[in-house]
Amino acid sequence: MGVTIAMKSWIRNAARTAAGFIVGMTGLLVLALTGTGAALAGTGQPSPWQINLQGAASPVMESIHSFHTFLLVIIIGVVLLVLALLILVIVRFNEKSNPVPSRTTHNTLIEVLWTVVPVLILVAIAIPSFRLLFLELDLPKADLTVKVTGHQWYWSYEYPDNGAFSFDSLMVATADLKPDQPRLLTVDNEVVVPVNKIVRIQVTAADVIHSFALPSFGVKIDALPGRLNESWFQATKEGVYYGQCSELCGRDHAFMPIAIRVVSDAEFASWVEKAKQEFASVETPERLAQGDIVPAVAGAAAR
Ligand SMILES: [Cu+2]
Repeated sequence: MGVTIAMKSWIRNAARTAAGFIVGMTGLLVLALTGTGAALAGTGQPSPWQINLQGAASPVMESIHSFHTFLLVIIIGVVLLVLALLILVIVRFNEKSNPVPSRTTHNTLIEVLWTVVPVLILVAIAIPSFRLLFLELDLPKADLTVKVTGHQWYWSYEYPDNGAFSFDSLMVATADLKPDQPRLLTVDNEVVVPVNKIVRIQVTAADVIHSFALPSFGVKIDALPGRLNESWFQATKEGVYYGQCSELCGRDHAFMPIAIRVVSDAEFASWVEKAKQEFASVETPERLAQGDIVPAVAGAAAR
């Protein structure tokens, strides 16, 4: 008697858990499908419990978002069809309800269908996929160029058509962060670019392979020693956007973040003027530290 009651309550609990699971999964699916899932994802940086891609702040990332949603719809359709077929087989063709199985071996119509339909699905995926690849790889006419060099373990940036200054960008240690600065993403010198301008990035590395990745701009490109890779982005909203090195490059791979500040044209112009002075003045001690060039004055002072 007691056992029956315990079993009944166990079954009731199991049913409740299963129902909760189904409701939860359906909720997640609806969120992902309707795009409200993007609200749970930060733009420019990841957010706690993020379940979707980071928010888009460039035309390329917007296209990546719509391609992702399109694929999700197709995948859900395929999964539901396979699930329905499995349930049909389990219910209609088990030994009890179908004791004498048919000996059918071929059905031309079904065979043509299960060949042609997947081909059509793949073609339907290939067309927007190639369109997206061309958007990413076919560089439009650039308004400015930023050269990015990966080092173990920091990034350095150069503005060849804005005074050719360059600077290193190193992660800020957790203890030195200001209250609103994200941990492991904040850097001492941010890359600054103007809003709505097409920025060409030329990416290379000084030592090992790194990868320059900025999710909200839809950029991820390998930084290879001895090779110059190109990509582009057009930031559509002002703000700070973070990325990380995405190629295992050694001990401090996780500690070489990328921070790009998108500002108005006027703010960019005044930043360039400031940066030209600031980063020009650090060049001499930097080269001295490396010991490759010792200016005559410094040499005399040392003697
Ligand atoms: Cu790296």
